[in-house]
Amino acid sequence: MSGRSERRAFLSLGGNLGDPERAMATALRMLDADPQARVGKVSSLYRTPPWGKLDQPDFLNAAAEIFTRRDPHGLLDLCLAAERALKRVREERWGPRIVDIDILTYDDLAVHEAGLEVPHPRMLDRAFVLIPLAEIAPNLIVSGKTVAERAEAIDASGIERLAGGQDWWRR
Ligand code: A4P
Ligand code: MG
Repeated sequence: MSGRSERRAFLSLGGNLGDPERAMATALRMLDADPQARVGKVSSLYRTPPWGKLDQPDFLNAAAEIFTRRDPHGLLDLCLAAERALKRVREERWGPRIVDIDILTYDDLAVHEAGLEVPHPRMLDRAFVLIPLAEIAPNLIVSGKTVAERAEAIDASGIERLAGGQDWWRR
């Protein structure tokens, strides 16, 4: 393994087809099993109304902290491999999916490329991202404000935190 130091990233996970809780749990365990990544804090599960395209089932969403020696592209490859392994079918944009994993932040790095944008360009508009993220990283600063401030200011109507705590993905 190279001597790269460990960096901290945050991910958003979501899904609304099949058994999204199981798919997200499997994805997190796959990331944790990678020799260059480990899962830190994981938020509770949230049931969230669909955003973007409204005529689809509610989603389950969660946020996770990842410590990794992979660079941002390497982390994206790992996330995409997990999605592929879970047989996500890519069809319509913002449409239903078994599991979707987005990189929200990677340390305080900014990446603007065709295949990778960090911080995730739409994260600040999305309550289904900010509410779970605020549970595990309220003091994280994104574009000059804390996640807690962002989460407080966003319309979170319809979002429900599920009982079951933060260990749901280990079960
Ligand atoms: N890509 C670029 N930057 C990133 C990044 N920071 N993290 C590229 C991950 N991927 C990134 O991803 C397409 C490609 O984007 C990836 O292969 C990677 O190369 P995608 O997830 O298929 O993109 P998308 O779905 O078209 O767009 P976007 O904005 O990622 O949408 P989301 O967030 O995936 O939206 N409502 C609720 N309540 N909860 C949800 O989870 N999700 C969606 C899907 C819509 N509505 C939702 C939810
Ligand atoms: Mg996405």
